[in-house]
Amino acid sequence: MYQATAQSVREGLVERWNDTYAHFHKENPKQAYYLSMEYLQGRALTNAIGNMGLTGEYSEALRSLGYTLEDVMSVERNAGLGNGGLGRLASCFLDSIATLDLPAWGYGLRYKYGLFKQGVDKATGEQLEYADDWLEVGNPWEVARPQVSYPISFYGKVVNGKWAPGKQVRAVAYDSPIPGYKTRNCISLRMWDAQPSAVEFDLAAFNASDYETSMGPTNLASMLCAVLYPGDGTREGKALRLSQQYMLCSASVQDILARWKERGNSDWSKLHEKVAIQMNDTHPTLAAPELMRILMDDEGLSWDDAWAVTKKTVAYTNHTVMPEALEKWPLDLVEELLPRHMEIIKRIDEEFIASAAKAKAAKAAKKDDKKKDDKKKKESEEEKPAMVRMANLCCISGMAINGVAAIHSEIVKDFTFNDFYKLFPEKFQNKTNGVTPRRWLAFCNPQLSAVITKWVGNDKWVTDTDELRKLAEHATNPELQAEWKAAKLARKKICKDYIKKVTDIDVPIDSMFDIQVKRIHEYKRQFLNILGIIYRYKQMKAMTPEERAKCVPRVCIFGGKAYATYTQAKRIVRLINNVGSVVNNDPEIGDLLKVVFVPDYNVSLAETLIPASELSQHISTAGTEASGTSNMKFQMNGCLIIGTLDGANVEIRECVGDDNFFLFGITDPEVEPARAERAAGKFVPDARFTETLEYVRSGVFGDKFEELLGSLEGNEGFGRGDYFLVGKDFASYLEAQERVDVAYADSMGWTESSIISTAFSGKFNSDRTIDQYAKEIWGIKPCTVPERK
Ligand code: CRA
Repeated sequence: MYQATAQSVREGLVERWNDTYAHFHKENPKQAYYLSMEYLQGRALTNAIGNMGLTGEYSEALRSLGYTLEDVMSVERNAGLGNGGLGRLASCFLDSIATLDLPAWGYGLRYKYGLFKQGVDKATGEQLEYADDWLEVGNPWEVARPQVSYPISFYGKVVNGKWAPGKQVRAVAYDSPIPGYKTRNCISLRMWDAQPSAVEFDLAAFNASDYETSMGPTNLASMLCAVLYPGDGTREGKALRLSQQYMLCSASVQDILARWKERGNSDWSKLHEKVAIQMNDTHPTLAAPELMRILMDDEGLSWDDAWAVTKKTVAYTNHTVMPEALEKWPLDLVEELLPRHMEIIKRIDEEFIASAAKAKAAKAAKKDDKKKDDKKKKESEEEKPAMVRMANLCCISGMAINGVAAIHSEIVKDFTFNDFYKLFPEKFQNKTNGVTPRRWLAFCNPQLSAVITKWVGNDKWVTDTDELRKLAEHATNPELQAEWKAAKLARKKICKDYIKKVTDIDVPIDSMFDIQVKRIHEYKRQFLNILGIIYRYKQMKAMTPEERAKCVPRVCIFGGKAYATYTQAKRIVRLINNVGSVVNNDPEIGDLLKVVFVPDYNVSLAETLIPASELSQHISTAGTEASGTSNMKFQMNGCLIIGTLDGANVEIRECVGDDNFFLFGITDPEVEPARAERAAGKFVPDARFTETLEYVRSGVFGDKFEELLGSLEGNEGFGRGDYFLVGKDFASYLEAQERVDVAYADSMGWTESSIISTAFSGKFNSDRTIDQYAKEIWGIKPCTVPERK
């Protein structure tokens, strides 16, 4: 029934899709291309019928056949071709691009296996990983286009200024339709699959039974699209990752230029008037040198002409300031894999250095500055082996460089890329992230949406989220409050049933649902959350039954995957699970505290958890989380946030007001001094912190978690000096949690804050973000597909 439903929906989409392509072709507008190694599309069915405005019709039709839409849609596999926020952002952007009728497309890779499926070992609490064979039963949303295919070359050498490649595969297009909401526009997400190139297949070797030789190209092709982010600990792993990135860039650039020609364009100096390429983080950086190579080596442009137009065509979004995530590749590896590109990169580098030196001389630099710059230059020259730093290449080639939240964009200018900022301040921008209100409110939370539509007076808020503000006028109205609470309760019930089904834990529905879901990472500080829970548990244990009865009951829910080789993150998962086993089975505590780790966090699980949330935790060390996007989804769904002044939290708090945000922790400028204080041995932890660590060490939760606790201490043994400052923020975190408890006890006040949260979430609509990209970076305008006559 799922397959049949999906096929019928697809049929409806294909007409819009073809019309959109034909219309763009006819109008020949400037078009933007979003290049991303990750997309987290989640399920497509509900979204497609919702965007087409056919949810009622499909529910009805399925019911008449003896099915429910909920059951049918839940059969669909999640398309999980990404890690976390960056991948989901790309998917939200596609929804907004289509909804705003913008001429833009997405490009990605069609990985055979998505991000791993996560399980939890019942006995040890450890994370288990399984391959996610998401294509196992086929994907009704994609259309294979074997006629759209490009050669992708690797290795070999440069002969007379041109590349004579050593190996080749073919990139084949698989397209998925992305319908906009209440519009006929339907754009494409084109994902490349790697196929062996027939010319390379050694038939003679095969017939001589030398299968290893003959299957070489086939194996290379299947490796290229096997998984997202293969381990890159070895040189082979690095070569594979870089090859994947190159395949995305080369296939996409070839395709973009072919379309540009197909639409009758021919003046290369005006390419940027028709094409903008957005590089989603540094993974697609090679788009710039690939464009240069094609323009010069295939189209015959001079270096200067090719460079002039490339610089106006590509743009770069930075998503992280964590130094270990700023990609660099060994120069000799790039040289071996992509010899012609390495030549181009070297020349870009040389010309940049020369022009920067000139600019500096012209400024007759202030002496201090010069000293600092000289020192930096020395450091970079001394790096061995030599590296190609992708973000630097992006900053030099890009027409625009943007961060993803206001505070992050400032950090990018002041620290991460300060040298580049000084040279080209005009390139630097901010584009605060957003999320699509269709998937993340209208479709995932029909209960709350119905209440919103009633009180706002219409459903225009589904696109124009500023309309949500109208809710604020009624935030204290008992009638709205009652409906609001009923909607929340309905969602908590659905969530409770889901938790029971997957973990067998019974959670009480009248408790506060407190949720932290995101990748498990030390900087996101799930560790701080669980230590806070441990402290709470310890306190409760010490209370008399009368005192205990006054506690605000909580269900603390965690979800998220730890990267397979990230040991410390995996220990955090184990600690959470072990704490859960003890707390959830403690008869003294009963329903007052539950700790749940819901396995296999993905888009669909988020759609179940977020509508049920009352409190959510966004508690990264200040200055480390570029933006966060789940904070926006929680806010839209009337959830209050406990958080630090980090990423988009800062702007969310500005919107909802400090009364409706539980702020704690040190600020970004206080972080380095706090680290210095620790390093100098001057930090005195709060007694509650020390007690909590001792409590874990006493073995209450089975294992003593020495390696984990040690990371919060000195620099000896396991000690890493608490780099993310869990100890520093612990007291402030506990105090904020006390404020949460007090606030929750006042049910009317809490509901008012919840309504206010939704009411002022309008800014975090990805339509707003995309509108800014379109106007301020891409220079594209809506191109609306007319109704069929
Ligand atoms: N991990 C940031 O850390 C941000 C998203 C989307 C991240 C998040 O704070 O919300 O990007 N960065 O902008 C990233 O992937 C490579 O860097 C993320 O998802």
